[in-house]
Amino acid sequence: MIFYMRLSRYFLPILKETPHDAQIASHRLMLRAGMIHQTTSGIYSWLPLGLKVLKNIENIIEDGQNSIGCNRITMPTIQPAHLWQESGRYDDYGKEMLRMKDRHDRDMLYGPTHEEVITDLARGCIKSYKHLPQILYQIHWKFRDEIRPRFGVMRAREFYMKDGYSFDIDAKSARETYKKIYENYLTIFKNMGLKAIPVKADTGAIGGDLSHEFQIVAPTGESTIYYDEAFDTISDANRNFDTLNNLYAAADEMHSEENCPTPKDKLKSARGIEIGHIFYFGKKYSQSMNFTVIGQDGKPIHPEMGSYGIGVSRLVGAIIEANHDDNGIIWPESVAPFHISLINAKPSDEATTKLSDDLYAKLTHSGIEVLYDDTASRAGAKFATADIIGSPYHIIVGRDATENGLYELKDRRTKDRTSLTFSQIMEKFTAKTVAK
Ligand code: P5A
Repeated sequence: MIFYMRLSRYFLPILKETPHDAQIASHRLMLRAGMIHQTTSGIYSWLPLGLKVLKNIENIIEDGQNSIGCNRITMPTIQPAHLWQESGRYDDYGKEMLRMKDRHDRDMLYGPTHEEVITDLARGCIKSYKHLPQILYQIHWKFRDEIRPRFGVMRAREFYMKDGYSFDIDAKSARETYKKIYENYLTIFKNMGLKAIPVKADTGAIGGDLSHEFQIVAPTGESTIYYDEAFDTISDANRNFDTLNNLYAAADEMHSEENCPTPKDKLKSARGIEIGHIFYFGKKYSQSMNFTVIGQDGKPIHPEMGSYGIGVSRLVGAIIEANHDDNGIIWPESVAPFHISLINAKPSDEATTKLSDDLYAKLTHSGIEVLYDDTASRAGAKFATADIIGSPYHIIVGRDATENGLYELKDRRTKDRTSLTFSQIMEKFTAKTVAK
């Protein structure tokens, strides 16, 4: 579905002042660009511009996961405590779990993750080895009562996650599945304009013996990572499980200087933002929650499981951290809320307005997502707004259009400006749409 909008009708509460409590660029810019609004600590409403980006990211993830045969479902956000008592995690999870009672005094909780719910679902629906392997996923809201929510959507209490769960008949098949999802993640992140580094990670509260975090390097990242400098130069074509997993890359808690096989001068240390985390934990939940399927020999067997997360709402912030300048956001095309910001630089002039309206109609009819600044604001304010919002292209309709038939096209990333005729603009943008 393509989406276009006149700014005069859009709900875009741009902030003129820089919010002083926001410490990192993405948090500041998301507030300034009217993408989110804080309801209370670590809990946000998503406004139209933010929601559009969130959905674009969700769509890239959904397309990626579906392309390897994963099945999307939705599970409840509110879970019964008894499933967690069965797995043995109810007491361990601690204060990060938001607990509540229903009207019958039954213990409930707001799901911080869904290993228990999916294991319960699977034991009800998957009965035979013939139905394996299977990968189920959802994209949904989670709640973790983080001790220090900060950096806006980066470490929130309520956040949007893609969580997937795999079921295999044996360890060999489970490792194949893990590998397939690892590589699928590299593609998904590439499709958002990000180069993720998979680092060996601790399995923490989820449990298990094999785990990778997907990190992007950013000075404002909360994690410290160590990795072989070869990660920076390896070509996209060679970014697969076997090659990358043979290179050293570890999260802080997994790194030890003495045991690191990469020589010091080839080892890089950097701050990273964790955008995904995958786990292979074998029979941990299938055993504790007594989930069996009938194996080929007719005997019951506990399936091998893994879980696979992507921080969908965190990615909105992470992409901004990797793509901004002093003036605002610079969206990669694949996640941009609008492809073009169209600016009527002289809204009081009838001829300029007519040309702007015409171009808006033509572009949107061709399926291009345009945010049309048709408001009465002065041109300078419009340019500043367009820069903050960060559409990849800006088209300015001013005197040069009415007098010479020329429209100014600005590339938001390079800041290059060119003057194009109406048909050159249509050619440039419609050729792109067709090529998609
Ligand atoms: C994997 C899927 C899990 O929860 N269970 C289901 C496993 N993994 S995880 O690492 O704990 O979380 C997955 C990703 O979610 C993002 N994330 C967050 N985003 C915003 N605010 C938070 N407080 C938050 N906590 C986790 C991260 O991107 C993480 O990799």
